[in-house]
Amino acid sequence: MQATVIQSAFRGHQARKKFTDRAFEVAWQELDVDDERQTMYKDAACGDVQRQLNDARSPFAKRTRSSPRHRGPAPSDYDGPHLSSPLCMDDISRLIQAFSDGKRLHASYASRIVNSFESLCRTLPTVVDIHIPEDGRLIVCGDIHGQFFDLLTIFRLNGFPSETNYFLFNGDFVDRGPNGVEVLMILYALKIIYPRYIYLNRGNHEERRMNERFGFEREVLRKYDTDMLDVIESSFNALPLVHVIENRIIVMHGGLSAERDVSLAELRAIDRFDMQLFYGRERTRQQNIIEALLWSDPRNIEGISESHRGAGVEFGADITAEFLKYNNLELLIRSHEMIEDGYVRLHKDKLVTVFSASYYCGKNHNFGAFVSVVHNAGRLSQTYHTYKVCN
Ligand SMILES: [Mn+2]
Repeated sequence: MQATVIQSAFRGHQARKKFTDRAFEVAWQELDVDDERQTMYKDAACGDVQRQLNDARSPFAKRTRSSPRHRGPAPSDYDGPHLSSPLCMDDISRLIQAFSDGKRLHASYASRIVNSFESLCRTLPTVVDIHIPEDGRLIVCGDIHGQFFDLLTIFRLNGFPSETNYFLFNGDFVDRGPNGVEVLMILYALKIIYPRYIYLNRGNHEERRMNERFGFEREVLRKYDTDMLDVIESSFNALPLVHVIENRIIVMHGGLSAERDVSLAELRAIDRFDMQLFYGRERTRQQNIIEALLWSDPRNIEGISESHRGAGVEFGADITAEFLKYNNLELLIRSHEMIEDGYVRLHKDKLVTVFSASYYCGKNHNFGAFVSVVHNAGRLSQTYHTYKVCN
C-alpha cells in the first residue's frame, strides 16, 4: 500500500511540476556557499549583542518568550490529514499523500509530532551507537535540504524502515529547498514510530541562524507561526551529533578539527545541551570539535587548512587516517557538500561524502546518493546508489 501511495504521489507531482519549475529556480538562484560564509562572518562581527540575542532565543537559556500557546484541534473545514494516536505507518501514508497534494498538516498535529520527537531525542546520547542485525542493512543518506521528492525517492528505492532495513539521515534536512517542514514531519514521525530503525544526525542547517537566512524560517512562518518555529528550533538542539555503526564506521555531518588525539570517549562526553558550546565566544577545544562535526570539509591536502565557509576547517587525508587509527575505526562517512555524482570516496577510501539532494536547488545537475551498509557474516560492506528526481 505504501508503494502505491508513493507512486500516485509522483504522478500528481510530475503533472504539476512544469508550472512550478521556473518559480522554483528564480526563488533559489541567489543561494550558495557564499551566503553561508556571510552568515557566519556576520555573526562573528556582531559579537556579544548578536550572541546574547541568540542565547536569549535559545530554549536552553532562560526563556524570555512565553511558552507556545495551547493548540486547539483541527477545525471542521480542515482538509489536511488526520493522524492517529499513537502514530502508525498508515499515518505516514496519509502524510505523504497529503504533502504530495500540497496540503498542510494542522498545527496541532505538527507540534505534537515535533514535541514527541524532541522528548525522545533528549534521551539519546550525543554519540549514538547503531548495531545492524545480521543480514540487515543501514541506508546512510546525506543532505535533503527540503527536497521532499528526494526523500520519497529514497524510500521508493529502499522501502520504509524495518527490523532489517535501518536508515541514518546525516543532517541538513531543511533550508534552501521548499519543503523542509514536510521532510521533517516524515522523518520525525518515522523516528517516533520506529526509534530503533531510523536515526538522525544534526547538520549545520539544523540551527536558527542558518534558518533565518536560508529559507526555512520563512517557510515555517508562511505555513505556521513563530510558536511553531520555536518548537522546531528547540527540537534541532536535541539532535545527536555523531553515529557509530558497529564500532567501525563513524558518521557526522561535517568532519574533523585541528584538535589532535580526539577519542570517541571525548565525543561521547560532549554535553550538546550546553549552548555555550555553539555560541560561546572563546575558542575551546570542545567548541572546535563540535564546530568541525557540523562544518568541516575533507580536501586533498596534508594537515589542516582554513575553511572558505567561515566555520570548521578543511582537513587532509593524514588527519582522517590518524583519527580513524586512534579510535580503531575503518571509515568516516559525512555529507555537507554537493557532489556531482552524489557521493565521492576520498582520503584513500577512508572517507565518503554522501549528498542526497539531486538537482540541488533546482539549478545544479548533480545526482543524489545513499550508501547501503550491509551486515553479513560479521562483516560490513558498502554499496553506493544514485538517482535524480525533480522537485
Ligand atoms: Mn551542511
